[in-house]
Amino acid sequence: MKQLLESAGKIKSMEIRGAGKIARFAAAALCDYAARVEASSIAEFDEKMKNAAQVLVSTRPTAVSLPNAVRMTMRYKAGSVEEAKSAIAKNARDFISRSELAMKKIGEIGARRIRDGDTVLTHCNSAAALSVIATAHAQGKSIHVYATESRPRMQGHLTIKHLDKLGIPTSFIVDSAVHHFMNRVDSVIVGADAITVNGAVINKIGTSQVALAAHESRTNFIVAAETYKFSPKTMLGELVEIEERDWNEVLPADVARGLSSVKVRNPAFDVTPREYVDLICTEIGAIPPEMSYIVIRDYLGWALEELETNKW
Ligand code: RUB
Repeated sequence: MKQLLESAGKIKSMEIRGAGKIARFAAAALCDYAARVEASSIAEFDEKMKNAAQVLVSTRPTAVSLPNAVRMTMRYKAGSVEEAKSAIAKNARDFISRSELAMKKIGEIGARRIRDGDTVLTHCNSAAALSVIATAHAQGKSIHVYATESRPRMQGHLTIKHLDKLGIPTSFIVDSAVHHFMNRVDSVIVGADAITVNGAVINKIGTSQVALAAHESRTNFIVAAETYKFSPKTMLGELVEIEERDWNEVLPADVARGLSSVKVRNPAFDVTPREYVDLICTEIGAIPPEMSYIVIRDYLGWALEELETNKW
């Protein structure tokens, strides 16, 4: 359990972050745990695995890729502990390679929406969104990127380092400069932590303001997201929980000291309604947000009973 708790800690502290990376890391952590766990019966093994899954899922509540990855890895029926261990190892391997392939496919699909000479704006640090930008660049298209700082955790720093390595001309801007620059932008491309059954996109705090600005200036707003970012539980009527993180990510301690009537609010994500989303680029194609229900029902194909019985 020690190693699994360490892995859970890395997700919670955001050492491992970004919805896709979190999902792959959790699948690998479960697989590792399964290989090590000692159990004298399959019932005991099942119980230990369920506890481990719960520990991982409870680290960050918004990225639905996490419970989806756990559910896919945990989908086994086995008569013995050995059988269960190899089923889990195969599930985890399959999930990770499917996820890596999805990233490539999304890049190819999304890049078709970027023209030579386009200016693109991205918010936060999304591997899927960057795959689109990098693919367009690799195709020889000349593009310019506006990358936001993404307060309070400054994921924009990761984005500009990545873009700089690829040699893509980039302007780094503070989040509040988005509207100022929006009329120079041809497309906004962001990732997603969750997509609900009604096509709303949950992503890094500030995304909905970016979408609003894009909508106002008739700029394309494109979401790059693997199908395991769609939330099956929203089909049961549940809402996606928005993680609220510690105040000290926002306010320096010396400023906070002595303030008695101020409460810092620090939601890590927000909801962009589907009306502001032009297209979602997934590995199974570019879809309008209105098709989210079909992706969840037909492609992810999870029986509602399975969702109701499992905590995650
Ligand atoms: C990261 C974030 C990213 C999505 C998609 O938030 O909001 O846009 O997770 O990323 P945090 P990816 O830094 O709080 O995890 O496309 O890499 O899955």
